[in-house]
Amino acid sequence: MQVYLDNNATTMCDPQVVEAMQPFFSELYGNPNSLHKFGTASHPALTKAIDQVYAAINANDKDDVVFTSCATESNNWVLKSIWTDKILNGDKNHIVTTEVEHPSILSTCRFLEDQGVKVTYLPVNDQGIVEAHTVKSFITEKTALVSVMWASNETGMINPIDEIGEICKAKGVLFHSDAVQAVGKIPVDLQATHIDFISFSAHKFHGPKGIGALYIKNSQALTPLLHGGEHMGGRRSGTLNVPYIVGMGKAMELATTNIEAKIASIRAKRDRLEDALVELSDTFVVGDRDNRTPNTILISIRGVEGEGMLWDLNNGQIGASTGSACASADLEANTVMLAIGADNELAHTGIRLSLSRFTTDEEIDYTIEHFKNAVARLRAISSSFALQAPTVGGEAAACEIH
Ligand code: C6P
Repeated sequence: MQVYLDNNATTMCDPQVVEAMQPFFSELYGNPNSLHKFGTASHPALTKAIDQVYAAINANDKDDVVFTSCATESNNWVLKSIWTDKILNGDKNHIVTTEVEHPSILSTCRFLEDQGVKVTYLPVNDQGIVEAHTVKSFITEKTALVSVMWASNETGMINPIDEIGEICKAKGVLFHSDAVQAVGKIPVDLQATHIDFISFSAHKFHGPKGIGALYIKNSQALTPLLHGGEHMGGRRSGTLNVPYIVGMGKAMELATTNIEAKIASIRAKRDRLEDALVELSDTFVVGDRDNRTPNTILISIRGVEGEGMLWDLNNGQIGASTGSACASADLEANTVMLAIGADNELAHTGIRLSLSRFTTDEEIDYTIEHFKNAVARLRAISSSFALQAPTVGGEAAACEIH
């Protein structure tokens, strides 16, 4: 058996999505900006895909979503454009974000700091979430933008986006959320939340890699990241990637149709896995699972190095991660775990398990068995674990990482 439990890194492209994309590679391949019939032939499919995307996030204005190549591009675009539009060409100089954002936000913020922008990196609480009152207390009259991720890629913890949106609205500050781990996993209703921009990416919800989007409320002006032709109204130049836009629309529709039933099914499997794993002594799961995306577990196993555990899981044909895929090449401690107060040793033991709607009960059974055996094997050869007697049977309580 093979078990893929790294769905926060990327997901399998749903075969129905691949089928929807297929005609737009070699049959209906015209440039949609061309006026001849080869170009216009894809227009109905593009219109349908755009409708599917808008419906999935309840965006109302037909010009509010701009397709990009990925969420990294969307995040770069919004931050760099706020810099040019509100800081270089305005009277603001400050961006508020959090310590636990994805590198596409953190590295861009560091770049902007090098250009003289003041950036505040907010701490998170022991649940791994940023509290709304913390956001409020750091906004000043110089703040141009607040950027807080909707849900964490590492812990799955969901931030109080509605409350933060209300604070930003009251203070007259623009609000962006990296919603990569929320769209397609939990309901995202842009009419119910005050938010100016969200970034998302199709490959996180069984769409293709290489296509993302930036939602821009009321199509407000934002200097383009890519200048060029008049594609997407001149807001993001480059020939439209028709097959991928079609695939993104289909994937969004599939992910969000009956989303509550999908959530219940994934959550039941995730909870069963989690309940079985925390029976092991000295294990800790980050964050209250009722406030987590339904597919995610970040579990620490004292005495078991994350990389060793991954190796053993991989030998058992189970794909997991120690955290964000883009940080997996380094052997550093998990920065999100450090941010929530884990000690250095524990922060080296985090394993992220992320399910999808394709995860089966048989895969969960197999994972439980292999995982428990792996922990026993690795603890038997762990010198640090041997030096300390196991203490408590791990409970998935609020971040008991001390
Ligand atoms: N996180 C993970 O293993 P792209 O690759 O540009 O489509 O998405 C980037 C991105 C942005 N924000 C969040 C919250 C994300 O989780 C990701 C992708 C993967 O956690 C790969 S590093």
